[in-house]
Formats: sequence, C-alpha cells, structure tokens
Amino acid sequence: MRIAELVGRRVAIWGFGREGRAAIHAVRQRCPDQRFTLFCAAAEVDAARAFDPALEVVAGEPDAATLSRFDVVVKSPGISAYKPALLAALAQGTQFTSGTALWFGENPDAHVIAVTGTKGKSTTSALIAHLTRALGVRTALAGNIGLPLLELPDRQAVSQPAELWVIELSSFQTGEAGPLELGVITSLYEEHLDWHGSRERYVVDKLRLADVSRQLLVNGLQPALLERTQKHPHRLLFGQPAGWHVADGFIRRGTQEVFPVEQLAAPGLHNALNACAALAALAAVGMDAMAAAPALAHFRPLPHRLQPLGERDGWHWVNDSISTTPLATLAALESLHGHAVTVLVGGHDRGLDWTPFVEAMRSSPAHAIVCMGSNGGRIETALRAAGVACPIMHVADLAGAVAEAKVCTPDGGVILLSPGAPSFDQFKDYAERGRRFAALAGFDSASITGIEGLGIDGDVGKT
Ligand code: UMA
Repeated sequence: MRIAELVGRRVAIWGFGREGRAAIHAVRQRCPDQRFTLFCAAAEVDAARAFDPALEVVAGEPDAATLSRFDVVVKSPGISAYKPALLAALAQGTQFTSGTALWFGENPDAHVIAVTGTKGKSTTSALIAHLTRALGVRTALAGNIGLPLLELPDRQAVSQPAELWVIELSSFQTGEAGPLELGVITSLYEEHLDWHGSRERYVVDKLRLADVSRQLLVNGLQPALLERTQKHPHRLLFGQPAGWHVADGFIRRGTQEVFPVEQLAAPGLHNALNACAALAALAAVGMDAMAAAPALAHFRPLPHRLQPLGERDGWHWVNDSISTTPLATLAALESLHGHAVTVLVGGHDRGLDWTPFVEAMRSSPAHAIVCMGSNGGRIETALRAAGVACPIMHVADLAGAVAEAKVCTPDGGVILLSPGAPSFDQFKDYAERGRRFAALAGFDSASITGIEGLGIDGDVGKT
C-alpha cells in the first residue's frame, strides 16, 4: 500500500511510540488535509495532542467494533497482529498496515538487504552497513535497530539517495516487508511468544522473510533453520566450511584465511559468525567482501549487546542488557571464556526454561552468579538444587546485584550484565537497564549508548 492510497479513507494510527510518531508525520506530510485518529495509552494522550493538534486522540485499547469503523489502521510493531479485536476487525474488512509496509509500498525498487533473526540481527545489520560504507557505497541503516523506516527522508527529496538499504526487521515486521533483493536470517530460537501466541507461529512469522526475498542467506549451523528454508530457490549459507565461516581463530572463505577473530572489534564467537553473515551478504549482492573485510577491525560494537564498557575500580564491565533468554546469557559467558566472570541474571519472569543454563553452570560454572528481579528466586533455587559449585547470590534489583558483584569479583575480573530475561520488572526497556548498569559501574551512561551509523551514511544519532 502507498501512503497516497490513504487519502479520503477512514484512517487510524495505533500506537504512539517511535513507529507511531513516524507514521503520523509521514501521513500528515503526504495527506495534509486528512483527518485521522490515534489510539494510544492514556499516559500518552497529552504528548500526542502536542505532537499533532489535528489528531483525534483516543485513549486505551480499541475493541473490535471501534477498529472496524476504519478502512485502514496503521499498526505499531509492538501490538500483536493476533489480538482478538484486530482479527475480528480484519474479518469485517478493515485493512491493517504498518510503517514498514508503507515504506516498501513507497520504495518498491529500492536495493534492500533485510536482516532478521532471534539473535544477531542488529549487529549483523550494522556490520553490513559498516562494510558497504567502507567500500564507498552510500548506505542507509534503519528499521527495528532503532530508526523507523518512515523517518528516513524520501528518496525523491534528497539530492543523494542511498544506493543500498540495510533494514533490520523483527519477527513483528517480517510479514510486512518486500519484495527485496536479499533476506538474511541470523538465527532462530524462541522469542516473543506473548506476541505470536506460540513457538510455531513465531517461526512461521519470522520465515515470512524467505517468501519475499529473491535471495536468502541463512545460518548454516542451525539445523532447524536449514530444514525450514531448504525449498528456497536461491538459498545461500554462512557458517559452513565451503563458504564464509569461522575456524582455527580466523574468519575464512572456504580454506582462505580472511580475518583473525581476535582482531574483531566485537568479541565472541557469535560476533565472528555475525561478521561471516555480513561478508556473505556483501558477496551475495555482488560486492567485494574481501576488500571490505579489513574494516571489521574498526566496527563499534552496538550498545547493550555484549558491549565492553571499559575498566573501573579494577574490574572489566560488560553490558549485555539486550540478553532476554538464558541461551543469550550462555553465549555471553562463552565469549568471555577464560576470565573470572561474575554474571548478573534475572528480570521479568516470562516462564522460560532455565535448565540449559543451570546444566551449563553445573559443568562449567561462572566465577559467581548474582540472581535478581522477579525470576531471580526461581533461578537461584534451580542453581542450588543442581549443586552448581560457585557462589550464588540473590538480591532484589540491579543496584543490589552490582554491589554484590563488586564484593565477590577478584581484581581484573569481569562483571557481566546478561540477564537472560526482559527488563519490564524494573525498567522501561533493556536500554534503560543497560544505561543504569553503566551508571552503577561508574561510566557516563549517555555517551556509551548511542548506535553509530543509523540513517543514510550515519546521519542520525541515537541515545
Ligand atoms: N501499544 C499498544 N498495545 C500493545 C502494545 C503497544 O497500544 O499491545 C502501544 C503503546 O501504548 C505505545 C506504542 O504501542 O503507544 C508503542 O509501540 P511499539 O511497542 O511498537 O514501540 P515503538 O516505540 O514504536 O518501537 C518500535 C520497536 N518496538 C517494538 O517492536 C516493541 C523498536 O524495537 C524499534 O526500534 C522502533 O519501533 C523503531 O523502528 C525495539 C524492540 O524491542 C528495539 N524490538 C523487539 C526486538 O528487537 O526483539 C521486537
């Protein structure tokens, strides 16, 4: 759908976050005389009225009858597409679209690499943009990583439009994109079950990217992903010995040594694999990946994703606040193997199974584990029941966890925040949790949390 198709129709925008605001602005620019309605939370009403006085602002969750009074609803990604009210309105003929879908409608011939995956999608997107820019390609970086597509300037309105668009898509958006040149799927685990309703639907929604991608690049180390994408007519793999993969301390293309893992700016095996995905993506769209590879040394790791904050009071501090599954916490610990690591785990309890974490800690414990937040007690109990042989502490919140970590971590050791759980029990989001951790450690939280490179050639900053 194009934005111009909204003219003269009954239009509502649902959600007043980053995406909702971008949608209001874009629709207002293209359809200045259009009346439209915004559905948002009661706490957002004043800000919404100030943002666009011509809006009809309605507080609270719309029901099916309310939604079905509209021809088109532009929905924010965080609102589940499986809400009963939405499905009922859809059945009555209301169309649902989104900022992502409208952008693709406006830009059908843009040269796009879209990246999704349970883990690794933001870093891989940023790496692709970093590498293509190193080759001199004018590149836009946007999407779920932190910049709504509708916030990017119109291609027609800028003197130098992007030559390549690198777009991160969450599982909430993969069904809204395309058609596009290359889809990249970095990994497939279990996430966002509250939005999708079931694991199978999460997988199906995530894999919608395959349907709209002319070429599909997937992680060759994940059997389930391989099986689910094998019918794609132009499937490429990374992580396997014949192509871009990691072996014996090097990123390799086949047998050729391309880049030493220890010189990667972003630490950990999973980041080396993300780099393989990025290099393979460049090669897939006909760019010189070998020439771009040296730029991996200058990539700035994204905030909150296994982000080394630096040294304070004799400890190394690592912020992995984005970690919302126990498997992500294990990956973080794996990447710090060989160091004395105190790991801070726990947060909002959404019922995930911590057994793999507990089992891993039984065979190879961290230096110490501090459990916190609403599922902290549950994790502590499981660790103790399994007889994990390292100090285990239980505290109420992040401040308490940092204080405990300072007591039990030796000089030169690592204090790692990798909660394996969402932040909503104590914070607005993972970014706020990461900033708080940085501040508690003694860093200037504002200066470490920007994402470099958003927008066209990095013209947009973010904190
Ligand atoms: N809302 C409802 N009902 C709901 C949920 C939300 O009415 O059930 C309303 C809220 O009241 C609010 C608005 O929706 O008015 C918030 O919209 P949103 O949750 O879609 O958040 P935005 O601020 O628009 O941010 C979104 C992405 N957030 C989500 O998908 C949850 C951001 O990804 C993204 O960076 C931003 O657009 C810019 O494109 C964040 C994220 O956590 C980083 N993504 C998840 C992930 O990466 O796993 C999916």
